[in-house]
Amino acid sequence: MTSIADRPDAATRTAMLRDVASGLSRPQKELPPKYFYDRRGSELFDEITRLPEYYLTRTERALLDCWSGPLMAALTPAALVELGAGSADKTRLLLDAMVYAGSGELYVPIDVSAEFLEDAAAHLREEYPTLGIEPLVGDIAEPLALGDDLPAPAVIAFLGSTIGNFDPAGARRLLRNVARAMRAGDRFLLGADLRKDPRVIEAAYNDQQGITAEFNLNVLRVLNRELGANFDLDAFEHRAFYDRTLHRIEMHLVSADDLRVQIPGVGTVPFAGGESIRTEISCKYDRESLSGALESASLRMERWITDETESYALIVAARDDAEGAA
Ligand code: SAH
Ligand code: AVI
Repeated sequence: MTSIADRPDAATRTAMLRDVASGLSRPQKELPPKYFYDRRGSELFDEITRLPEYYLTRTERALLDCWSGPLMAALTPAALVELGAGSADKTRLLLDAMVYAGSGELYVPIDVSAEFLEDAAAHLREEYPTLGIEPLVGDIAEPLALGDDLPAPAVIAFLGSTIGNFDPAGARRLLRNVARAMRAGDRFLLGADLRKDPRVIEAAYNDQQGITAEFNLNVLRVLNRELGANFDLDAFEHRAFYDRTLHRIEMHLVSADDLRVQIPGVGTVPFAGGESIRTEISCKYDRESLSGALESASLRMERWITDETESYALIVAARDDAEGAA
């Protein structure tokens, strides 16, 4: 499993070298967004969640505030597994409700950001002494290794609209892996950002304080530190724009001038002035596109919960051969 840590192991470096070599040799240079998240990147993301322009986190939090209680009372899970848990801040609403429902035994946060995950788990162990807290460092794009002894029923949560950071094929693969890991009584809880006025979306990814720009540039810091690359961070500029046809934000790092970057193990990577690296996509959905994605992974949407302005959705899904409803 590849993890992002301030001290990478050999397997992590090898996987990173492979991803970087392949991503930067494409006509549109690309880097996988998971490489944003060393400790600093995870902290910057947490800052983003508190920005006035970044409506996603507070809208999802408000939905979880209303719905964690009723959902956990209906589902009575023994285990909560969370993909891309990060600081698990909003997750506390689900954990509180799971404990209140009297059914909760175990929380399994999964994340690629190894050190940040360990810190979050240490806090949670203090806050929830009656729950087992068993973090898993891993890449959620790979098949989920949850083990046969996962208490049943389990809820697998994927919050924050991180699903949007996968292209449609990648999202389908991830959802299929979730469906494969689910038993008949388990449920999938997904948080997803919905399509809306592109100006609102673009503002969320171009904040006034420049935190998103710092977060974006952090991927170059990670490559400099972990691979010994020599990206000059001042030579690249943050750009984020909404693609109205593909319904997604694209984040890029644009090179102002012609330049050549040395990456040991990869070689020399040339940039023309104005050329960019696409560092992230963030897809936005509607009910139809989400139920289609779930169906293509043998999952059935049971609940569709949105805020008043239909800005964000929480979805509960079951395996399509499961009985009952949330
Ligand atoms: N769920 C939290 C955090 C979202 S940020 C929230 O809703 O606020 C996205 C999180 O997913 C980060 O913690 C990042 O480290 C993690 N992540 C991103 N890509 C990942 C991957 N491929 N595998 C595992 N974790 C990943
Ligand atoms: C984690 N992910 C859902 C965030 C998003 O909105 O796509 C990451 C992010 N990128 C820029 N701002 C926040």
